[in-house]
Amino acid sequence: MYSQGLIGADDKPIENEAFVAAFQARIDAEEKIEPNDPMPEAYRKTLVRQIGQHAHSEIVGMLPEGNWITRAPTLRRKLALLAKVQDEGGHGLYLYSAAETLGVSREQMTEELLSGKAKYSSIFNYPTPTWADIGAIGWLVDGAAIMNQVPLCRCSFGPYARAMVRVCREESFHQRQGYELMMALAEGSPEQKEMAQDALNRWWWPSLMMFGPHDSDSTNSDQSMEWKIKRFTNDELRQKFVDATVVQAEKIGLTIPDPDLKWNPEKNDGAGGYDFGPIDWDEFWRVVKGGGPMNRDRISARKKAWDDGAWVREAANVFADKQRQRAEAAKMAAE
Ligand code: BYC
Repeated sequence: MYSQGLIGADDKPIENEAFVAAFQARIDAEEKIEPNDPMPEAYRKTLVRQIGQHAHSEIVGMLPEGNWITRAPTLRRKLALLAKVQDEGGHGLYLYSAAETLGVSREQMTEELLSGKAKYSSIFNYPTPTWADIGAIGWLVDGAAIMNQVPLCRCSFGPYARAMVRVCREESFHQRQGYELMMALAEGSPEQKEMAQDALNRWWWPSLMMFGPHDSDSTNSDQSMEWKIKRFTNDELRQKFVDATVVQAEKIGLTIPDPDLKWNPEKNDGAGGYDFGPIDWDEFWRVVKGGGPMNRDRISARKKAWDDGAWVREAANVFADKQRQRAEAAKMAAE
């Protein structure tokens, strides 16, 4: 873990005009900002917010899929799902570490998640009642995640950008396993195909919501774009996702549940793209504010895990203290 003593947060620069201009010039020159570099407090806070919420999403995101590990239909599927869920846990850990470089502890971030102060992705508040949900999550949720996260590999903050490189490689494998699972169901018995279509019907709109509110309602986008934390707006990424995914659905004979979906040759500066129907933003905000079908279960599962793990954290701290004391004693004996 990084010492907070090293971090710019403790040694705050005076944010006068010259400081802000010099910082923006580094961003504009595509320099990476590193944890010990001077940075505006608002830049640090934005990153702590986004990286912390991203980390929570990865960890909470293990729950809907973890639910199916014991019930996967074959050993091959079980192994793939186990590996995927484990990868998501790993992503959460890289991300918590990246946020810690900004002077916030994992304990603080977890407390904010459990108290409801910190958000996590709306998508993980939906249930996974059938095996096809595992395919839909891999295909759509990881597909949306890749669309959002590949540009984050070029984020101006070094630790976040570097963490994203590995995360995106793994998400790419996840997306393919999900799509391959959906393909197998879509090519299976009529009941299996129906199960795949039903999962697509339930996950399509929540997947579009993952990209966040429309640009006109996105409070953070303008500043995050200027700081090159975000490289594309929420609506730009959502459009790219729709354009990439519609053809994938067609290929496996599934129907996107949107009667307004229509090819528009004028879209994307004449390159063409899909028009799609209105998103239910009331549903989005209800889920973000804790009123989704699974919000309560997700937070109580995380709280239980945190409470049950208290003795492990305590033991690890005592062990680390003992090691430190031993190393100090050995150093003194040698002097
Ligand atoms: N859910 O100003 P905006 C994964 C909030 S994990 C909940 O546009 P921003 C995976 C937003 O936080 C996927 N809240 O915000 C894991 C803000 O509220 P605050 C997670 C949302 O930050 C396991 C307010 O709405 N990915 O891939 O500029 C298995 C206004 O929004 C959501 C990331 O976290 C939402 N969907 O843009 C499988 C990626 N959308 O914070 C897969 C990193 C918005 O001001 N994050 N809000 O109180 C981002 O790229 C950006 O934070 C977002 C939002 C695009 C999500």
